[in-house]
Amino acid sequence: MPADAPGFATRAIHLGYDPMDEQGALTPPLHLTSTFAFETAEAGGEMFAGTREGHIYSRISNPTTDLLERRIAGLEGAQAGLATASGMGAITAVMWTFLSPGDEVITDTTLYGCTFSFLRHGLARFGVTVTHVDLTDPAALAAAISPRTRIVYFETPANPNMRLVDIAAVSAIARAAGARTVVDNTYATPVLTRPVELGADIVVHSATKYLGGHGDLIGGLIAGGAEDLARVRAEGVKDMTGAVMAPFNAFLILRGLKTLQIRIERHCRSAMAAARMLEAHPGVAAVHYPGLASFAQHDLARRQMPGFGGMIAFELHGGFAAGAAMMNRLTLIRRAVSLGDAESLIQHPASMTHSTYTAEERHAHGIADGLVRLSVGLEDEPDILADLARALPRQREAAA
Ligand code: 4LM
Repeated sequence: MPADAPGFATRAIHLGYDPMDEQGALTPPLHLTSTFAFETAEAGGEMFAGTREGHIYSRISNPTTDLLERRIAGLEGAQAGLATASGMGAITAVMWTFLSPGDEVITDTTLYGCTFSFLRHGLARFGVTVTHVDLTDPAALAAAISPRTRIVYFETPANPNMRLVDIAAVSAIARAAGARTVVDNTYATPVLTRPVELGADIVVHSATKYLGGHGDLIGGLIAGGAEDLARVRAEGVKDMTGAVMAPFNAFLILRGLKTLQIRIERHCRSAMAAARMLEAHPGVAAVHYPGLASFAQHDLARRQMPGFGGMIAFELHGGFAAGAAMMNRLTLIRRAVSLGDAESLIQHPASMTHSTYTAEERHAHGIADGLVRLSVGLEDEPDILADLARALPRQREAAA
């Protein structure tokens, strides 16, 4: 790899691996082993004591996973990386590591359904206060934050309604108050946003999505400072959750990362075209896509994201009944949760990914009942647009 500042795609393909270290194998080997032999009893003891480098047991580290961890750190502009069994494994491991009873987490109003559920129904049972603040307004955070606030947590864009948070502004307020900023970067990926470079402390990912990119695995990744991540590895992952990534999944995500940038470029291009088409359609009541001039935070999107991503949320006139009828008419776009795959996917947050919120909570947290979420895939753009056009109602449908 060239020594002087290789670009993003070059790092995604080469960072941390020299085939000559592995008998010329172009593809990094898959180390399917649970444990590692020690040269001597003393060497093993020294590894446990942390005075000697080396792998001990794959719940702590594994060479295949280690390469993925170095790669995500390099792509996020962070000192260190850590792989977990799932996105939820990444989020829970970070929270368990840094929180104690009496602490507070401040989070945005909109979150992925299981994250919301974990914070509201899980963490709250252990004496941690979870406060929802409109983080699209940094002044609201400045007013709400207190010495008890240990973590400020958000997604940008948020799942499912695409709200954006100004990472630099929010991180500066959190840092001044002594809190860590943790950003779920699943939607944007490091191709479009690198929160650590903007001042955040920790990034979490559902690697199940764009990073893996092929809908064939569940995985999570964390990136951040070396000291913080050493703690998350030893406490949150090794001892508290055990939510470690299987080496085979690390192997597949390394393969996915090689094409991440080129895939994201294609997702962005096709999503922009789909968003424009939806916005112009008489049957569509609202489109939420950061690339549209009509998007409430379009200026922030242009400042913070070099591209606007592959996710679109929209609402039809006629609410969810019209949305469901439209979803059922699609023949190419699959009715499925998850996102970031080669296949275009469509789902209904209120009854699916965000059904962990009560109806009242969804209303209070800005998740409309009629909202439909589209993950624009890598199929030919005209085919995606044609499938949508065929399925959309021919004219404005009356509200049910
Ligand atoms: C979905 N999402 O939305 P694992 N963070 C974000 C997510 O969207 C997800 C996770 C974390 C969906 C799954 C069914 C922003 C998941 C959790 O599923 O644990 O890898 O990630 O469709």
